[in-house]
Amino acid sequence: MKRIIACLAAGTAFTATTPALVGAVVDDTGIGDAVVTLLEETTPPIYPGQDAWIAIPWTVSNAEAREFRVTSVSTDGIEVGYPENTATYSSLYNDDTLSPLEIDFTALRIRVDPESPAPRVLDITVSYVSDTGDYSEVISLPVAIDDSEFVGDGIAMDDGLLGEMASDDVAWFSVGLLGLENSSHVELRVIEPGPFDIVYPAERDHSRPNLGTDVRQGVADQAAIRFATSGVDEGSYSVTIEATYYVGMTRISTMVDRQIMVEGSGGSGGGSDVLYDSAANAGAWIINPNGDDTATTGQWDITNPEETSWQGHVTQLGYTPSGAPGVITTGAAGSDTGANDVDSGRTSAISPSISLPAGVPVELKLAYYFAYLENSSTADYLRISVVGESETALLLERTGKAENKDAQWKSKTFDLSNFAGQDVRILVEAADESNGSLVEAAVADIVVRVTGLTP
Ligand SMILES: [Ca+2]
Ligand SMILES: [Ca+2]
Ligand SMILES: [Ca+2]
Repeated sequence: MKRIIACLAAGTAFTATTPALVGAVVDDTGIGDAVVTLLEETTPPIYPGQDAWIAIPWTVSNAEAREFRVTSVSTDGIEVGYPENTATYSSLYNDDTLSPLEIDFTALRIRVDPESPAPRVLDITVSYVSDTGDYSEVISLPVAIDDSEFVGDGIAMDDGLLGEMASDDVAWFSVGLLGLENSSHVELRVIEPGPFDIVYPAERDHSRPNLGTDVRQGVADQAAIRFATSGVDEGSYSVTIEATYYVGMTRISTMVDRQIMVEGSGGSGGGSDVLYDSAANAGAWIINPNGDDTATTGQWDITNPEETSWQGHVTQLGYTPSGAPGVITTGAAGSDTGANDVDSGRTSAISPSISLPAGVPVELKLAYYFAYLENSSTADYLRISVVGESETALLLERTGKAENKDAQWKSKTFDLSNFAGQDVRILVEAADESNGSLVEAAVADIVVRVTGLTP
């Protein structure tokens, strides 16, 4: 019911001053009987084709009108709905009795067919019980049509340069928003895309703000949109972005022109659906990033590994699934099986920083194994975590056991959407703790990419 009050505040001419009793007098027969009066001559302004809740104000004189109900008479070109709690009629806002001097409201959801001929008139039936009997009457309420352009300033959008990309490229750009009023159902679309192909997150036909579809007053947010180029000439291009939303019951559209710089094919490289691929970019990992590792051998190594085994058990595989360098607990085989396995504690390594665009689903896919011999225990482990700006999430943990576990590549995919909009790193840790054990671990073919896109 809050929404109906908001509707009145936003829309109608109804004021808190003593109202003149205008409109239809429903029933004025009988001395001492209830005289019900509709306090508006028309509906609030309605945008054709859109659902709108309208509040209809009523008053009564002389006597109470009890069991007060409003239903609509079937009207061409106007669809009518009722509040969920009553479903087939509209009751008063306060309770179901209208008392003398009280002003109360009934709510209807109406939708006007844009093709229907003017004037549109909503025929409603009001019924109530008074001291002298049951009353029912049809009242005609003209529907006021708002055919003005949707303009407003509930949301401000950043302007200027949106980003840079190459002639054949894919880039995610974030459009900054600021709530000037409490706005709901916020949707962004590129309505003048220029030479760019546009895709929105999660296969929707629009982009939503990162924090949700409501943008509160004073809150800054952003919405991600994917731009793709294919043989686009160098230069500066303008795109028009429209935000549509509601302030109260009023639908508003705000538009802004943003610029995108397209550079040559050797340009910035921009963004991509693939945000990180260890096969293409194996470097820039940092071993022992916090300087507190305790392992004395088997430290992580970015390399193509050599195979090791013990009595037929493969403890380190001599390849990665893609053939690109992996993150290996020392890739060189060494003089014997136990020469370059993890010993005496923990070894850690962390990936380069990966920027995840805001408001889009992101996944991490990788291959890994954790191998050990029967001198292992649950104290030994492999852990893979994602380190965000404010929290670290453990994605995978494998612990040892008193048995022989051969190295065998396995593939895993993780959802990183909770870290959208952040710069993250992938942390890998392996340890031979407690008694000395033969422990080897590997992580390879690490790909972070945006998912859920229309091709
Ligand atoms: Ca090793
Ligand atoms: Ca060991
Ligand atoms: Ca151990």
